[in-house]
Amino acid sequence: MNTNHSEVVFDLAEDGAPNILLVGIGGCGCGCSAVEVMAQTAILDKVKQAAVNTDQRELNLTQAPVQVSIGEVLTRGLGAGSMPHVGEQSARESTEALQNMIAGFDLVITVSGGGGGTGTGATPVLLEICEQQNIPTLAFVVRPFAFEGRRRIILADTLIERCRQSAGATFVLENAKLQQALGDNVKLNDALDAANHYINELITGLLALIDSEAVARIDFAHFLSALAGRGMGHGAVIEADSYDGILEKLTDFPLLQGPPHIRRMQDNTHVILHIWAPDSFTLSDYAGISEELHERLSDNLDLSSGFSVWGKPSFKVVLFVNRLSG
Ligand SMILES: Nc1nc2c(ncn2[C@@H]2O[C@H](COP(=O)(O)OP(=O)(O)OP(=O)(O)O)[C@@H](O)[C@H]2O)c(=O)[nH]1
Ligand SMILES: [Mg+2]
Repeated sequence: MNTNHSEVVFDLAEDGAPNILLVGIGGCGCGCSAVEVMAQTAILDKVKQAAVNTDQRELNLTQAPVQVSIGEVLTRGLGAGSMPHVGEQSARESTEALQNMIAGFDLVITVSGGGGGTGTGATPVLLEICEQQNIPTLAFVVRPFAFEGRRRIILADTLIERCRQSAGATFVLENAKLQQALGDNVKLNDALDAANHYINELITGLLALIDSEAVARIDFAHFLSALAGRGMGHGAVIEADSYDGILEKLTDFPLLQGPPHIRRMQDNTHVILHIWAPDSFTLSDYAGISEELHERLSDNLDLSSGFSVWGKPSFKVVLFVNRLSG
C-alpha cells in the first residue's frame, strides 16, 4: 500500500467540520450544475461555492455567492478567447484575489472544462496557490466532446497532466462518453444538461462520504488520505432497483476489474464509495458490499465507504477509484 501521503497533518475547523470550497473556473466550471445545482442540495451548508472567470458576462450569470473576476487588466472582462496562456496570466495577475478566496479552507475542489482559455490556463495556477498554502485539493476536469475537435481535446489533456502535478487527485469527466451513452442525435443542450447532472451527482456523492447526516461515513482525515497521492481518479454513479442488482453492477464495474496486470496494481488503488439505500438496508447488507468487493477484486483493496438512508426503494452508489502512480 502506498502510504507516502498519510503523514500529512491537516488542520480542521475548531468544531471538526471541514470547510470546503467548490470553485468553478471558466465557462464550464461556472455554468456547470456542479456549482449551480449544488445550491439546491442538502450538502450546501457544508460547502461554499465560488466562481472564477475572465468573462464578466458569464460571471454575472452564476449563482455562486463568491465571484472572482481574474485578469481584468489583461482581458478587460471579455474572456480568454480560448487561449490558455491568457487564462494562466489572468490567474497570475489576480493571485492575491485567489489567495484570499481560498484562505481558511480545509479542502478546495476545482471544476473546469479543458479546451478553452480560462479553465485550461487558470486551474493549474489556482491549484499551485492552494499547494503553497498547504490546502488539499481535488480537481475535476471535463474533457470535451469529440465534435469540438482535436485541438480542444489536446488542450484538455495538457490540463489533466498539469492538474496531476498539483492536485491531490484529478478526476476526469468525459463529455464524449456521455454523448455515446445518449446517442448521436441528442440535442447539444440536453447533452450538456446530462453532463452537468452527472458532475453534480459525483461531487454530491463524494461529499456525502463525509456528511455528518450519513448513517456511516468516513472521517475527513481518512477521506483526504484516500484522495491524496496525485492519483488519477475516475468516478461513476451506479443505480439499481435491488441490493443484488447493485452488487452485480459494482463488481462488474470496468474500472475495478481490468486485466490481471491491472488487478495487481490494486495495492496502489483507493476505492471510495457512498451508498444510498432504502431504510430496510441492514448493517450486514452494508458489510456484504465491502466483502464482495474484497473477495472479487483484491484482499488489499483500500476501500472506504459510507451509507445514507433515503426515502426511495432503489439503490444508488457513487464510486471513486483513485489510482496512484508508481
Ligand atoms: N459538461 C459541460 N461541459 C461544458 C460546459 N461548458 C463548456 N463545456 C466544456 O468545457 C470546455 C471548455 O469550455 P469553457 O469552459 O467554456 O472555456 P473557458 O474556460 O471559459 O475558456 P475561454 O472562454 O476561452 O476563456 C468546452 O470545450 C466544453 O467541452 C457545460 O456547461 N457543461
Ligand atoms: Mg469562457
